[in-house]
Amino acid sequence: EFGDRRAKAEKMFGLMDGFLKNDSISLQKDILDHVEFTVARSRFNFDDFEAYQALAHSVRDRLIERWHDTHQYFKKKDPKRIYFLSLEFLMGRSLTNSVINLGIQDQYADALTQLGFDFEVLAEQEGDAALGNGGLARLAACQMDSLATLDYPAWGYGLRYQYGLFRQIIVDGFQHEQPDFWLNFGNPWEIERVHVSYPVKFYGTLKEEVLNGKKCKIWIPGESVEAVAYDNPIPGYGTRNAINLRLWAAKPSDQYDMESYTTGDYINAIVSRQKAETISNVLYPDDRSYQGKELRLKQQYFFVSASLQDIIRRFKDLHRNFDEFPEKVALQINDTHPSISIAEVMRMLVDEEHLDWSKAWDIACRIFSVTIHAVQPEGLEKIPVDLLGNVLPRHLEIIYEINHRLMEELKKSFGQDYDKLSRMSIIEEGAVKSIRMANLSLACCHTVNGVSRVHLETLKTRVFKDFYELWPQKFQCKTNGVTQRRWIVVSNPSLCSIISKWLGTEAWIRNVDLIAGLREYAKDPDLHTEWKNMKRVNKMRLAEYIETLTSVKVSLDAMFDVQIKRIHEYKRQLLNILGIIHRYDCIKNMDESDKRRVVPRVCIIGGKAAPGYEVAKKIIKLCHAVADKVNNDPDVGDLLKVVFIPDYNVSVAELVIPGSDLSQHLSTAGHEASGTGCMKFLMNGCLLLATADGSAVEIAEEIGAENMFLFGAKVDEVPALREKGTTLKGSLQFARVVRMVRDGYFGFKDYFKSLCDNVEDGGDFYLLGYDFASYLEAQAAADRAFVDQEKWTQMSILSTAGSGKFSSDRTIEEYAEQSWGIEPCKCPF
Ligand code: 73E
Repeated sequence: EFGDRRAKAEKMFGLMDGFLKNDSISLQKDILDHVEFTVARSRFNFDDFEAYQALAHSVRDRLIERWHDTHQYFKKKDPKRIYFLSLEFLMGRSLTNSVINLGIQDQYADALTQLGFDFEVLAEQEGDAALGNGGLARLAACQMDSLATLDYPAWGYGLRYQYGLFRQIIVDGFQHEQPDFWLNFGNPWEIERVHVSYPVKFYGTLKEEVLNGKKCKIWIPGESVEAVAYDNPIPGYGTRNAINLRLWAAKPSDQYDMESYTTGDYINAIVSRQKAETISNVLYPDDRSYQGKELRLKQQYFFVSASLQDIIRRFKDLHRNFDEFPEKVALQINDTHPSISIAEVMRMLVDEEHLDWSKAWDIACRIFSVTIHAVQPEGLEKIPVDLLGNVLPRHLEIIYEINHRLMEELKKSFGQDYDKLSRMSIIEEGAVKSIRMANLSLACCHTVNGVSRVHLETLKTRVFKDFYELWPQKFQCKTNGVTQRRWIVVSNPSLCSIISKWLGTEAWIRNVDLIAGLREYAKDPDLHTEWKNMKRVNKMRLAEYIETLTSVKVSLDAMFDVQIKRIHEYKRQLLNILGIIHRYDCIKNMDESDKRRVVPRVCIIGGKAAPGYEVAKKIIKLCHAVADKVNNDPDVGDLLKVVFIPDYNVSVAELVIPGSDLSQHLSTAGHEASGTGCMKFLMNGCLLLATADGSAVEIAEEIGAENMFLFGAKVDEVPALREKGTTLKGSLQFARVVRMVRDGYFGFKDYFKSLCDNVEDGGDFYLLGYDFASYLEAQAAADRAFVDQEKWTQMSILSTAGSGKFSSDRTIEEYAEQSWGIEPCKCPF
């Protein structure tokens, strides 16, 4: 009856009742069906969490529907695809973002009200997917949203860690870490693909053989682990397209240690099989420090190998000739973490597809592009040669061959300049002979991207100076951006309505340039009233959250001043705390009439310290010690409150950012490659107090430096200031606040001693002393501006209006055109 596949599909489609319906009644029915058949609870008795699960599954059905259609369409059109490889993705929650992007938020809200539930309450039930450390990982998540929204034929590939970034709990002001077993209660947003799996091989030996008269190396691996796909649909906004984020989990392979089974060691065979799973167990919680760990290398290779097998299989479904590969495939490597993929592509093309080396290399050079996020040469990843040779012997050999050819080429340009050759070599000689993963990427990639203009400049003139001189055309600037869908539409619905109302359109949600239209109304009193109300409601929500978590009551009239990001010396949370101590000290020394002129502040700090990073942990403790003193001092009252928000993550950011007045970005100039938190604050109309570092420089260009509070040494002044070293003491004010900490004014004198030493006798590498006076001036300017609420509101509106450039939509369009050579492929409705 169904000789024709299409007829069969159409009959089935008819039986399914066509597409899923999105009216309120159909949604209610679907939710209840999921309560009964997915969650297996009675429809007469289920709690908020079960309601969330059912709701999430009904949303997931709608995502899957679009995702199928999108992939069918991509398959039919066979456009060039971009494959985005990243070891980290910080997705946060999915529910609200999904229903907004699907365009059925109102219908769902209505359906839930009818069932006696509240959408927002259920959304709070969802835990964060925290498969990343910070900016780099959240950037990857924002870029996936833009890729889907702009209809690009894209795939994301990464690792499905069992444990995401640790949870931070604070005990007596000290950070403790707890594992984040985020899959405990199930994950409705992923689809397990038991049939999509690939073996990934490790260890073993190399053997020489003659194949078709040619000598070649055969890798005989010693271990095989299975990579199983988990697919996460990513819906675009205002389009039917939904793309895929495919994350790999490690499972024991059937071939894993077969020997033990046959020798009868049944129990040990099973125990050793389980070891395979450790590869995707846990996310490394360290950003920017590399320890050359075997597990980390195995994670990198594991996800890269599985992804490349998947990509090549998809290519081979439709093509026979690898000459076409660069026309169909672009591979983006997110920092150097996935750069072992370069050696893996060479291995697959040469050893498995039997291409000539030079042909294979030509293909590799045409498909790869890389984005570097590090600023310092020390931040670049290196893998000890012994380690790589043991885990991936064939890859080490391939890297040596790549390096040999690179050196031959360099000699043609630089002759016998051995210093230069050794700096550019992929192999670093030294106490521990290592592979420089960045140099491997630079040798191969056709494009090397920096994440802000200042950052690209640093790459060109310092970090990769030699490479820039040789291949200037490879270096490109792709200033980071964030998605306005999550950072305005999802997290600040009142601001979203205000923008749409004043612009007379919702089109800015897809075309954020339109947001500049707000400039025209920056002085309009009606807009000011709406804007201030919006801010106050968001502050109220944040104040409630603060009180629940920390029992500190804060005044809504105070300026909410926020610094939330990973704790790092270079990000200078310590400068912020010392500034708070200065403010406290001033208030303590005021008489009542002076106090009336003080602008009340709530200083909010949040962020995680890497578990082994002692200095960062001390900074967290100092923050709590200062908070204890200040918040309990009756002389101070509402004039100053200090709050540390524990367990900072994406969903906390969604709550905190809309409720802030001022945000701080204090990195020592030249240390923050870009910074993306500042862009989220900017979109939400929070004023920025920042150093001229990373993207802040470009923000100042967009909104006007007069609409933010810039301070501190400039990027090109920093090296000379450091040269001056210890002869450069901070101001008297600086000495005074450091002395207060040293003298035990906040307790824990011995514990904080090293923090004080670092910024005084220790050379003050991050220039806190030098920048302190200028920091206090910027803070005073912020106070003055806040007193004039009309002026402040105008600056706030101009911040949002000037945030258009910092949308990840712009960044992704630049990548598509300048690096990847891909075109949109829009699935018809
Ligand atoms: O300046 C940020 C930048 O905004 C930079 O520090 C960060 O990437 C952001 C997005 O471009 C970053 N993360 C890492 N390196 N740079 C990193 C390194 C190792 C592991 C995890 C993250």
